[in-house]
Amino acid sequence: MRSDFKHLLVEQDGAVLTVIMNRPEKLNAFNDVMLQEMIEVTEAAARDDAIRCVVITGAGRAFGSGQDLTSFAPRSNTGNPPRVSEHLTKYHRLVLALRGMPKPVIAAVQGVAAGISCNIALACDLRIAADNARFLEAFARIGLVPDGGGGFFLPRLVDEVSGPEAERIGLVNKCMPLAEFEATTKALAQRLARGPTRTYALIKQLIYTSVDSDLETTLELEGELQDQAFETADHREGVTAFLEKRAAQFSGK
Ligand code: T3D
Repeated sequence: MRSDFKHLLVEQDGAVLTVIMNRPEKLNAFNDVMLQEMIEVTEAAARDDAIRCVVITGAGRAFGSGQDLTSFAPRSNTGNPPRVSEHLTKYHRLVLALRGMPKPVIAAVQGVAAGISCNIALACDLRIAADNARFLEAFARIGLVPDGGGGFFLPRLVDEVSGPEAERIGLVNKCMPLAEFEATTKALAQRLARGPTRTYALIKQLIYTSVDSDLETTLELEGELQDQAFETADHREGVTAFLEKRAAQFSGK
């Protein structure tokens, strides 16, 4: 995994990869370079067995402010602008890479997460928030529909939601005082990175498929995935550790 990105900071601590979107002067708005780098790092993390948990967060006072709006002005002023849906395919690739990542992905949100940045957070498996977090779909304010999966992940979010409110409605898994935010994120990521990673990937597949399946289809998939889970070293280790009355040491295999 390279680390010389222009707009990302990438830190690896054991099996945890933390990806920090790093354009703080623009509240980490996405330009083309940062979007391409996010796709690259996300797809590389998915392939890398040494990484067993990924944390996505933002530098400075925000998680992210969505698409960089300075790029919209020239786009709408040219005679024959490219269709925005072509540009969106890049965001879709990122969303699908996050969603399909065969290991847990945590969005650690402090400050604002607006527009596509909000929907990137929603595409992650878990969200933890500082009490200064703001989730803001922002699109309608500039006359756009929610993109990057916003219409899929959260059809009912039409207005701004604070960190504490997001916890109350189940939008984030945990909200905490800003002072505890970094340590709590690290502890959660390290705990997940020590878990049965292959089984986590199967659990993600089961849960995300069940959302638009019926019970019969989900039960059938459950059997297929459990067959695969039964074959993992981590399943054998989990049972052995239980019988030996010790803590399991999962390898992610
Ligand atoms: O394919 C496609 O391209 C379409 C995809 C679209 C996806 C989208 O994400 S659309 C939604 C785009 N995002 C927004 O509409 C949000 C715009 N930003 C805001 O509404 C506010 O900045 C916030 C509510 C996020 C935060 O407000 P506040 O008061 O805390 O900060 P600020 O002062 O507005 O921003 C600080 C700086 O960041 C400021 O720059 P300056 O004046 O200090 O030089 C501001 O211009 C800049 N900034 C914030 N958001 C963006 C941005 N610059 C470019 N693009 C931004 N999105």
